[in-house]
Amino acid sequence: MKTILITGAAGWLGGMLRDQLNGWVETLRLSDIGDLGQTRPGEELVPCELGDYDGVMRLVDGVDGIVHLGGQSIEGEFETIVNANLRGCYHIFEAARKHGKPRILFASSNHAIGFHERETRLDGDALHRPDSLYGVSKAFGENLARYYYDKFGVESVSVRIGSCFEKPKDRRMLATWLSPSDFVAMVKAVFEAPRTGATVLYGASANREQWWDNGHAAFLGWKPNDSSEQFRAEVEGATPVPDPEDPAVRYQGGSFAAAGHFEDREPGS
Ligand code: NAI
Ligand code: 15L
Repeated sequence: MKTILITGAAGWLGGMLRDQLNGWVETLRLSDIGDLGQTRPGEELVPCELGDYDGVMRLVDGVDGIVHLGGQSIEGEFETIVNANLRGCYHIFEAARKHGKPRILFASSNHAIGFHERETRLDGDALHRPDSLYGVSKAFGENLARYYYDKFGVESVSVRIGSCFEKPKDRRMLATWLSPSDFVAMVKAVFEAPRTGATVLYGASANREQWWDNGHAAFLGWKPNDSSEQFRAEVEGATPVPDPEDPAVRYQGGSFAAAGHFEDREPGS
């Protein structure tokens, strides 16, 4: 592959992939509405608002693969989510269909299934149970991925990312943590696989607590190497023992499941 497009390249995961994937393909085409900084060797910078149909069509023209990270990455106002995550995701899949059908890694989220309880082990057939408007938008993106493969043959992997940060920030993330290095290996596996169809993949490292089963996606050959266990003492030492009846503990989506409906918030909050 010559050119991979990364949307959301000014964000946390996009910036990390920008550093880690440089040299893996000939060109990284990097896009965002945020500041992308200076162009480095092996890069093209193409600022683009995901809600702009024509802009996204131009953005995708000529790429061999897409890592679609761009969008609202936490709960937020419905209109913001509609523009960035619903319209934006539709534009990406539609542009792929019109420009040679590059494979897409779609950054979905555990919040598409966040209202499943922690005791439930989920596989690729788990029902969507979004815990937020944000989670609903990720379920929409996964369904777009399914539709564009079934109808047009656009291949994709929708990754239900757990919590991909340098290290787990709380007790829940001891289960949901995905190390940056495991995520980089996953991205490479997704684009190196001979076929992907439209696959849902859970994004968690080899942590002690396992909520998700990737058996259905074993053909991708991705296996996590890291574990949150190295951070357990530090995390548990810094946070109180949680109440097991707290919805943030009961449900996989944690605080997203426990929070009120975003559109009911007090003005200004
Ligand atoms: P982030 O918020 O740091 O990055 C998102 C980027 O998207 C930002 O740079 C933002 O400017 C850009 N963006 C937002 N609206 C846009 C629009 N309308 N047009 C163009 N660009 C727009 O988020 P992060 O953590 O890097 O996550 C990347 C993706 O992975 C997101 O889609 C997020 O939902 C998903 N994800 C991340 C997880 C994590 O643990 N970091 C967990 C689950 C999912
Ligand atoms: C997500 O979907 C968010 O993008 C990220 O910021 C974290 O909140 C993560 O889920 C999580 O559940 O820890």
